[in-house]
Amino acid sequence: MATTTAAVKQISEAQKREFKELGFLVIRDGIESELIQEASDVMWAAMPHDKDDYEAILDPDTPSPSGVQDAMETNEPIAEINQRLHAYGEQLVGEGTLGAPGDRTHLALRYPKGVRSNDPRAPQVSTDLNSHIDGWGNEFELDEDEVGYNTMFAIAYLDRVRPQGGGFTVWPGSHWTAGEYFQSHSLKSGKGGVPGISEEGRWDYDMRRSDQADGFELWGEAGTVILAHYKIEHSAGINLSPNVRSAAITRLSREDGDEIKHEAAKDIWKYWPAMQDVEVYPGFEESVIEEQPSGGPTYILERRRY
Ligand SMILES: O=C(O)CCC(=O)C(=O)O
Repeated sequence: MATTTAAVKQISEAQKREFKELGFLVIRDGIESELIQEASDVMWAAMPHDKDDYEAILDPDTPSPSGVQDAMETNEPIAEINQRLHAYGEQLVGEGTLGAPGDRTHLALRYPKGVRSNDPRAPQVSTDLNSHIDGWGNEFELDEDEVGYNTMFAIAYLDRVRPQGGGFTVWPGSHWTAGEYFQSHSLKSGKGGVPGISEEGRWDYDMRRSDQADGFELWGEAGTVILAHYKIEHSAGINLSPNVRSAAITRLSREDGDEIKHEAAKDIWKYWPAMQDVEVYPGFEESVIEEQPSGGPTYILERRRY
């Protein structure tokens, strides 16, 4: 594993800026094809059906593949992939900040439902998705020790994910909104997710913020790497393809997560030393929260239009 740093690409200043603004970054060919192929082969050898057996993929009697990782002959390729993802993550968060990722991943397999994209019943819009922020009690209360923390998602596609193929789907910029929200709301109480923002620029608890904007599905070849801030609203995408969407979703984390999780939610870059000097375009970082004479916060939409 000594080759890891050399095996990853250098993330440019422009990419860092993009990541800060949007909350995610896609790196095409982020991991070399031999390693990805090896991981894919090991995974498919442990699956209950062949990769191109569409009948079996749709068969409700096909056993759930939840045990695939346990059934894999070796974790070595996943461990190698994790090292690459860790090296990418530390370019964004800071050298020496993230704990070692180990040799496991969240092997996220998203099955198609057998609906084609030309079928009028096919789900097409992001409101059909189950978007959320991880580690937080959407619509329910959490105890302190149940509040989760990770620093970022680092994802590798193990097979090609075509458009509408169930790709990791993000709400660009939603990490900023989450940060604003958590300045006055607890991580312990989800209250149905981050609410929408009304015309007047206030939280509107009758809507969800993710219903006010379209999710953005990230598709790509095997070996595509996606890095995303952990406070980004996200979901698995709509899979209208004939393939199982296979992704290794690794959560990278600072080791002091338990101590910093509340502060990290309010101030989304505070524990990202490598992001401190990354400049987003003028005005982007301006606070959108203004105190009302009544003492309540107002969220000024105008500043968000760009
Ligand atoms: O599989 C995906 O693309 C999304 C997974 C997800 O939402 C999660 O792990 O929290």
